Amino acid sequence: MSNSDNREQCSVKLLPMNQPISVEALAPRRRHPVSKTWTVEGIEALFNLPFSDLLYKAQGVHREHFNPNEVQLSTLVSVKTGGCPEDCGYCPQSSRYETGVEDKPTMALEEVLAAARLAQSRGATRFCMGAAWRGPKQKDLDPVLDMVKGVKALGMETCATLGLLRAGQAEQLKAAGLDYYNHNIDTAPDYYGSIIATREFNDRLDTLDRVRGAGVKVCCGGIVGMGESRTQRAAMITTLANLDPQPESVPINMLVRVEGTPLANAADFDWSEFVRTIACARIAMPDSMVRLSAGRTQMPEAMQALCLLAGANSIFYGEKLLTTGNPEAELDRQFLDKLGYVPQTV
Ligand code: SAM
Ligand code: DTB
Ligand code: SF4
Repeated sequence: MSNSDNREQCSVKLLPMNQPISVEALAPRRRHPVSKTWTVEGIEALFNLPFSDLLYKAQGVHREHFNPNEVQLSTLVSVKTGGCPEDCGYCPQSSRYETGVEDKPTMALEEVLAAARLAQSRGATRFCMGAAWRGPKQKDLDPVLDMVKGVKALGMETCATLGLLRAGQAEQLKAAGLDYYNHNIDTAPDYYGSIIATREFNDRLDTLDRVRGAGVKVCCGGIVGMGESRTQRAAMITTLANLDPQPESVPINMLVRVEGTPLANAADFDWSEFVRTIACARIAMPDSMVRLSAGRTQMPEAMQALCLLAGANSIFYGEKLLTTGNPEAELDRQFLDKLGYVPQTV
């Protein structure tokens, strides 16, 4: 990672009760407009704010950087499902767990383009292609390059999530027209080993470096509700916010508990803590798209509305994520209409 040398450390002072909340008091001043260092303590202090103060602050930051009534609709398609050799404890696509997800071949180009055209006709402007690989071999990557070219030619924003990349692969994706590469840190550095044993946290950072180096925008976020502590959630947001430059796109997923995975019986996760996580991501990464990602089928509309109020400005749109469900597109349109949100058009 290319962390800049001139970053300041943040010493956090908790604010006295009943004083106006200033986020500058919780984070160091910026030396230049894009880069500042957050500390786990600084982000945790945000988490610890009264809910109302935190949301007010996050909404203020959101309004300074985005149209607060606009939401980007992103459709996700699993172009290669199942049979993954990795052991990510949350994932229904690992071949190590009995989840009922079959190992399927890579989708045909025409099928992917048909899905993209349908998504576009329904109002999606972003199309994300996911594959259940540890990372692509060249023979895996070749068909994906054609998919990226085809989707880009439709005029959609393109994103792919294919696992760890080797040298040169990000450049090929860039040349094909890839706008974003999604590669999540998933959780706090010190919790990563409890969730995934087949690769290391630093392997993820190496791929993110490759993506950046090739000039592809970084989509990097994580999952909450995997048994991590609040401090660990704060550490995950801190790690994301201290990527330099910050990721342009930050998906925040609520764990989807899938039967057969090691995390199938994870404890229920409190809705307000999820909303707080979104708010902290918005405050710490003011220019990034914050994506309310997996887990919406389990979220009441009012909770989703709070996530948007806290600064999320993108949702997955369409009945399926990769292997699990997502709200019906028509229901999402009604939900957004009701609240006066408009889909982002570019
Ligand atoms: N195989 C590639 C990889 O792991 O980077 C790409 C696909 S993988 C399914 C993309 C991301 O989906 C994971 O990093 C994780 O954050 C998210 N994800 C997978 N299963 C999930 C679940 N059950 N609940 C929430 N998010 C999940
Ligand atoms: C991300 O952070 N979430 C999406 C996308 N990036 C690829 C994936 C969610 C997957 C949820 C479980 C499933 O449907 O298999
Ligand atoms: Fe494989 Fe990705 Fe699932 Fe991990 S998250 S098991 S790497 S598909």
